Amino acid sequence: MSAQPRKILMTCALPYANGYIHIGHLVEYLQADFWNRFQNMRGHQCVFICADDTHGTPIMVKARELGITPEALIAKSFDEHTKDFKDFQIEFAHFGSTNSKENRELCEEFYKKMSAKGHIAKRPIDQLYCEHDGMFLPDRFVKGTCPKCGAKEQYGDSCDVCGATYSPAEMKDSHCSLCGTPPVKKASQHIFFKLNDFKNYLQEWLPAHTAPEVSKKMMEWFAEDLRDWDISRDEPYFGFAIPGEEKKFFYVWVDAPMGYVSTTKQWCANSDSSFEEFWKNNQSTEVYHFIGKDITYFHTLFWPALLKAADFRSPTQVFVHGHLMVNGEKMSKSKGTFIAARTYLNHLNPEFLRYYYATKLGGTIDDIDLNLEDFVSRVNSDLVGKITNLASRGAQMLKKKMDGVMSIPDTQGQKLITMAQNSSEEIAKHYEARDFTKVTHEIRALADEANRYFDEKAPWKTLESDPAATKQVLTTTLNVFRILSIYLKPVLPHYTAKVEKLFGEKPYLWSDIQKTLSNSRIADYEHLANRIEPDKITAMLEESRALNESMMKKTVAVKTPPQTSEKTAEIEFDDFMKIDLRIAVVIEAEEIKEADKLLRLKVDIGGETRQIIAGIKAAYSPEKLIGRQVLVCANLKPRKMKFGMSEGMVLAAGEGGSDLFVLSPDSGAKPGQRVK
Ligand code: NOT
Ligand code: ZN
Repeated sequence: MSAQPRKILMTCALPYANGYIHIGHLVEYLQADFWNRFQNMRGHQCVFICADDTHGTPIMVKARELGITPEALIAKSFDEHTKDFKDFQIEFAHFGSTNSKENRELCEEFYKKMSAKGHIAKRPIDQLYCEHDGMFLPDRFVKGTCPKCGAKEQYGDSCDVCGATYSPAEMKDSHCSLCGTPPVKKASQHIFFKLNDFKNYLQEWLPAHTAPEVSKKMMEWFAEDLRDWDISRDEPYFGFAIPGEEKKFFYVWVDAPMGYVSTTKQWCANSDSSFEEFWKNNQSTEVYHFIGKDITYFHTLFWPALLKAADFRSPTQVFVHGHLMVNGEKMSKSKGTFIAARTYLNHLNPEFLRYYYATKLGGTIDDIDLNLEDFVSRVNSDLVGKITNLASRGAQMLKKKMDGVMSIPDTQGQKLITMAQNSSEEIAKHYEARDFTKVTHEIRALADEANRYFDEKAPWKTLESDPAATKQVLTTTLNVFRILSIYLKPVLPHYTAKVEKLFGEKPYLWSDIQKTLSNSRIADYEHLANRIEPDKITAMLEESRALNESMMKKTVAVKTPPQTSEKTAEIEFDDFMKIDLRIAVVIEAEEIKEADKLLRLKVDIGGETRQIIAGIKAAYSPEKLIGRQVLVCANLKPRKMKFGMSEGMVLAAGEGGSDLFVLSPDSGAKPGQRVK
């Protein structure tokens, strides 16, 4: 261990405030948490910060859909995210938000520096604009037919079917994903960061600050000049206004990395530390970003260039990891493998996932696979069967069958203990390299040795005949177990806290590995980990599937306010007679794929056919309505809706969403009859 404690600042990618934390995110937060805890146990000052990423179009649109302000949406996500992290035992020094005063000030400061140094360019560009929604459409908000393979309803930037990438303008029948209107081209002035000014700097920076496999990939960009980066967005946009500009906002990817710096600033203010020491000076501190490979471009090109432009230090290293697969495939909402952190917690112990991810994470950019069968067997056979078994067998015998006081190890036992202690620098090296696969591998190998020793000595046989020798065996076994749980503490902090209690010791530091316990009294044995019952997995997947389904419907329900106890003003009889209610029969019904809640109906109101667009998709599948008689308001002024004309209104009761009941007449009524 180095003599001088290091000062380390580390970050994870900031989770978007428009969604929940899921097991894919956890691949990153958990490995970072292991690393942070390891560094602190080694006596270093490691500061782990993160924040919610709160700006941009998706957040604005989601809030609009829910009928709440973006501020209300991000407050809700903040509560949920911080609770999920806490329950997964992820411990940040500070968790902030990009929607903060500090972050706004930093964006302005960076922008002023960039402008003053001539790294900003301005020019008009054409973009797709939805006249119905009154906004420019980011690529992801345009849908249409893939220009390569012809698959329908693909996003504006890439095709899920054939994998082609393109610009939305190349797509056939492109339309706004929110309302279905074909977008128009509209020009507006944009502000660009001249990334190419930093080409030479970045070419040198990359290999020194990323793993070879990462910098090699990124170097491909340097074959040509680096393109200007568009850092502005037009209103309406939820974000920070660009100083000196009218109705222009910083693109979310400008203020997101800035969140690393502003959150550090908040932490420093709360803990009386020097912000300059972390972000200005790179002599005495280290800065690390943990990120997924999909956002490498932002973190290894734009970000170091922005920092350079604003005279800030750059990160020491950017640690890039792969994505999560479940059972060898991408996470899937319909298979239930797109699992929310909360759903997992409703069924399983968070430390099981922590342990399993540790066995899988090797510090490279390879994807990792959560194979659910393997997960159960790893936890049951390794964590419970191998490691925990040492404690449960050793401690229970010492406590229940003897006086609960350890003695000293026998010679063979002492060798085993020394061997376990001597692995400490090897294991520390693997932790440092984020090679948690090797960390857990070493720990399991030591547990195997200890189990072999225990079985060979068979203390249950000598309990009566040779209590002193028996005690020595138990003392050895417990000592090895204690060392293994110190090794595991960064991965299993709550588990190890129970071990500290068992041995009546203070919170373990890495240096505690070198101690051997003798003649000490142990506390009552508390269960450390139970086996996973496979039916827990089935139940979790089931809940996950149901959750994803209900979320699709919820968006619909929230939009319709409850109507039950509403009192309305009285009307005259003549007013009532103005409403032309008719019996109609549904002759065609189809869902509008692009809309969450709409069905397109054709109804016959007695010789005349009308198209009605009805918000009842969550409550009725189209085939349930075909042939059914319904009540229709027939003299409602036709309305041009996003998916065509709606020429009437089908009457229904209920709160909205799946809680909707279409009204029908008793049998005998005829289409076209007036309802009075
Ligand atoms: N919210 C983003 C994402 O991909 C990550 C932002 C990380 C912060 O989930 N920024 N930078 N650079
Ligand atoms: Zn639109």
